[in-house]
Amino acid sequence: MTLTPRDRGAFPFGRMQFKNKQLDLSRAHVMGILNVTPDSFSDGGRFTTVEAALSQARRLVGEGASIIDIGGESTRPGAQPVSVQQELARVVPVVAGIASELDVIISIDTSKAEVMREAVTAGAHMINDVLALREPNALATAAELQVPVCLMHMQGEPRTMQTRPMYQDVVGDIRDFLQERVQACLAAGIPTSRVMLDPGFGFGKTLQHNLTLFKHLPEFSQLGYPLLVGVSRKSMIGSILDMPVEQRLYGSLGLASLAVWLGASIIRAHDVAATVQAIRTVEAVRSIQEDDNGA
Ligand code: 7PJ
Repeated sequence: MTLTPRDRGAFPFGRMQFKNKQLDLSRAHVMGILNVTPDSFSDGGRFTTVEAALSQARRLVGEGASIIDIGGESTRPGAQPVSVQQELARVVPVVAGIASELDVIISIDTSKAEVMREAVTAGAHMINDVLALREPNALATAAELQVPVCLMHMQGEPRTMQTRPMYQDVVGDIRDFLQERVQACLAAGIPTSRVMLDPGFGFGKTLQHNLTLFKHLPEFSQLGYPLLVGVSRKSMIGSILDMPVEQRLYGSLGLASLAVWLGASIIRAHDVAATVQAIRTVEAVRSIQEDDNGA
């Protein structure tokens, strides 16, 4: 189903509350990525000291990020799991440092209940979970912490997810999964006002799956929850353009712009300044008010 910009109108969302902060969802926002891991695919090992991570966070905020997403466990294909202790040691000091210094929404990218709890206690405002709160205690912990959650779809687990992913109907299957996870949230006491959805580009998906999902993004935004899209520097862009990870900026901007046009509210990106400029131009087009004689 394709909607014209006029059908779609402005973003149908108001403000989302993140503890003491708010996000105005009548426009799109950039979530800047801060990996405090030694092994992430595009920036692994660069921000492993607290000071390096803080200075990168300052830079992301200066470039216009509304949210900073802090991750202490790489989810790239083939990545090895880390222990709770290791993940806590990586993320908690960085969350605390950013919370004490910067006026920005802090997202904790984790699937572990203990990490959710400690990060939110240290100052994080939301949970970004690539497993959509399927780990033990994750649902109950997120409910108790009373912060917004991003529920992402992944088929399989990072170690094996790219070995022959398969769907009956990639759009329908992932929509069904996300709706099931929303129901699980409601049952656990997480209200719909705290839910965001993400189809999870690159997580157990072939290039064909990713492109089909992208084309059908309006069907995900029509579920009625703010949509988060993460494609920055991902291998789907590498496959389309035959470019290594450090040369995927232009492709990332193309897809970020298209995602906003198709209804995404939050774009998760490494290159914040460039992404902010790209999506602002899209929003200028989207929000233009035409008068009835067509002028
Ligand atoms: C995503 C994520 C994504 C959400 C990663 C990478 C891999 N969280 N965490 N959505 N990707 N919500 O940055 O390429 O697409 S890690």
